[in-house]
Amino acid sequence: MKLSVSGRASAAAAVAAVTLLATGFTAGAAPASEPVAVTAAPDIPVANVKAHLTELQSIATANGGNRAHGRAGYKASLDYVKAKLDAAGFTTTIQQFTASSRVGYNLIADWPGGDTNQVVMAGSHLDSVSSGAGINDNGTGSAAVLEAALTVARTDYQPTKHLRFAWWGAEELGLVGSRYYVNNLSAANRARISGYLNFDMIGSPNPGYFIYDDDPAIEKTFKDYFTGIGVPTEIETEGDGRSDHAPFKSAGVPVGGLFTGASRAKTAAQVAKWGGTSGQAFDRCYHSSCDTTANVNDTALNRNADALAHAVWTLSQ
Ligand code: DTR
Ligand code: ZN
Ligand code: ZN
Repeated sequence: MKLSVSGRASAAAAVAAVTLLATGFTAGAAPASEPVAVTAAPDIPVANVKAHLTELQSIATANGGNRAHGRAGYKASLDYVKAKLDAAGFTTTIQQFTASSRVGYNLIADWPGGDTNQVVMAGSHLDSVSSGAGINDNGTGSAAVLEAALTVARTDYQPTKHLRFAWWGAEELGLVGSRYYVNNLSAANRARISGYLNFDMIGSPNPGYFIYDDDPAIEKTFKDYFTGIGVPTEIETEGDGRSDHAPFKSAGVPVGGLFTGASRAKTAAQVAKWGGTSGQAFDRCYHSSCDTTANVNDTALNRNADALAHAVWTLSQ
């Protein structure tokens, strides 16, 4: 029986592999059919994710202090992400739309190969509010999705399903870019999306570990990862409908995602499981000018970037 766990096996993937091995043989019964190889997600180097955040900070600093929709800082952010993806071999598409009388852009990156009737998507909004650089909200999600995509290319991962990554514009205006994308999908193309994973604020300085509870299978994929690394999680309750997964969910696409918290205060019970500061917001720089590279918890960013990769690899095989 061939069972390979290639790449740097995460604890959860190793558990999954062992589970597969265990379920392959039931005492006294004929061996189950040959299990498929389980490819574990590689580790996502948090230093690489942080390098993208440094670049996004530089872009904001050079463009009036923000990366907001319709401003030069957003387009410069998009150009940075697109250049990395083009160089890595992705097929990129820029989708243009108008919101508040300003031109906005979505960036879609398809990894060539896989069954295009089964598309696994991972996305994040790339825009900030106009009051700041938007590094936690949402440079963290954008940088982690970018580094996961670059890791797909770097390892030449060839999954059964087709992989698509997205960076949305004008989320802060009300999910405008992601809604424009979903509304402009044909019914056939919408039905081809087997799941959409959303990452919006995944490095909050006083972090919680929240998992969206929309699609049970996607939720379990994330839950298994965090269980595998011994980190407790909670169901995300602050944001139903408040980020880019909402248009996909409204269109019937299975969705899930991760979140480390915004302006709500962390409770004493949450401090007992996660550490941090009780009575203080998960991100006290939410939508503020202090949302800079200093406003990120590296441990939370690292864990969530690896959980993101685990879900992309697991759900695409
Ligand atoms: N709407 C997001 C921040 C946000 C607030 N609650 C949640 C829950 C889940 C994801 C994101 C959020 C923003 O300001 O970009
Ligand atoms: Zn925001
Ligand atoms: Zn956000």
